[in-house]
Amino acid sequence: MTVDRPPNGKATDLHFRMFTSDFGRYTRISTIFPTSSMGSPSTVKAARSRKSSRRLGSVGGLLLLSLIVSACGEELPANSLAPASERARNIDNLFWLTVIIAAVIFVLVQGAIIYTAIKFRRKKGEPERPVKQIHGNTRLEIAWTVVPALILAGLAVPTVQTIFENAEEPVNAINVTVTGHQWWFEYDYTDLGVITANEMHIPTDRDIFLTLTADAGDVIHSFWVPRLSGKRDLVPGHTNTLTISADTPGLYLGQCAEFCGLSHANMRLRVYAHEPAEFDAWVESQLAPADVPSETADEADLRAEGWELFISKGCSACHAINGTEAEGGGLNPGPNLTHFAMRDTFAGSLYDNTTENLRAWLANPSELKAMEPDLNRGMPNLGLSDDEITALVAFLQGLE
Ligand code: HEC
Ligand SMILES: [Cu+2]
Repeated sequence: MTVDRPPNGKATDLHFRMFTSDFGRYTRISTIFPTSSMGSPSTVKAARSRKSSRRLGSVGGLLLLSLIVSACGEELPANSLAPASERARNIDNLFWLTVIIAAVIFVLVQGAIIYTAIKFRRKKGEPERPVKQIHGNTRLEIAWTVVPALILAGLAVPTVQTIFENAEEPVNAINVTVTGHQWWFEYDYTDLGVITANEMHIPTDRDIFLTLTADAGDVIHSFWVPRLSGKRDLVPGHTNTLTISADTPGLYLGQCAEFCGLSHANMRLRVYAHEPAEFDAWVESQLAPADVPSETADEADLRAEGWELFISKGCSACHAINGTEAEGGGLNPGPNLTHFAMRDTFAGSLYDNTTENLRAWLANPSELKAMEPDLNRGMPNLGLSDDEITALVAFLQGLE
């Protein structure tokens, strides 16, 4: 199935195309296993397949167990079982409450099954006798309808409570508007006047009130930093809100949690939590004017050459540098680069901000990160020479 691209050439249809092709794959897979394997259970073939599926089942169980155990172990930077904020803890508590209830039910049901299987099994030499049928037993049926309903109704109480508690608008919060782009996150600290990308800085013990959105013509993304809160979608032309915070300083990893096309897996993010004084210093450094070479700079200065290239090669059409003629925000806007050199990573937090990586990025961005610049998604290859790259890298690394 092919879908016509809308005249604006933007991304919404990509999602659909990927989805349908995936769907095609699933339907094909299902035709590989025709229902005939369920046909004659007495054949050797079926017995063998049952045995191997049992073996597969136990391997799967072991894998799952090792996954669970390894997930509980450490305070990994994106471990939702190691909450680092009040709201993340609310969610975690709810999770464990559910797990405990489910575990108790599991033990009771499995225990009853094992007990009856052993107690009522046919002993050796005992004659085969018809089993007493109990289906249609009204009392039993009412019991196993009402009990689960009560359990779910009971669980709904703390669930709804937590949803409302976590959604409460915080007082004295820092406001940040988060915009999802294919394939990076933009942060606009609306009260502080700071704009940055992928790496969010926050003070500890303070609520950060996020307004989440995406540009019209983009696709749905989802903001998720597991240790700091739940996930929330960034929907084109619509705003959602989410409050995050961090108890302790540190680096918290996150990533886009809604399939958003080609580089969805490369759309990562980082939250750096600082002591409040350190955060204030970060804000101050972000508000400082961009370190752009002056017009009177020495012609031989590499950085001045880089700045000139930044304008002449059209970088400034997509990338803003605050307080300069580079205004960005074009057809296919890229991250604000005002203090780019202060970022640890770039390109959706995929790469360390090193000379080598930057050179490779400028030489051919799509080689480092799958993008579709021809369809206005991602950064185009600008066909730069080695010398031009050297000058541009010097310029970018001067943006402290
Ligand atoms: C057509 C628009 C466009 C042009 C022109 C463009 N870029 Fe980009 N650039 C982007 C987009 C979009 C991204 C984000 C890619 C991603 O991470 O998915 C980006 C990312 C970057 C980044 C990484 C920023 C970060 O924090 O992740 C750097 C550095 C960069 N571009 C430098 C340049 C330079 C230097 C030029 C000129 C030679 C240039 N760009 C020209 C659109 C553009
Ligand atoms: Cu995304």
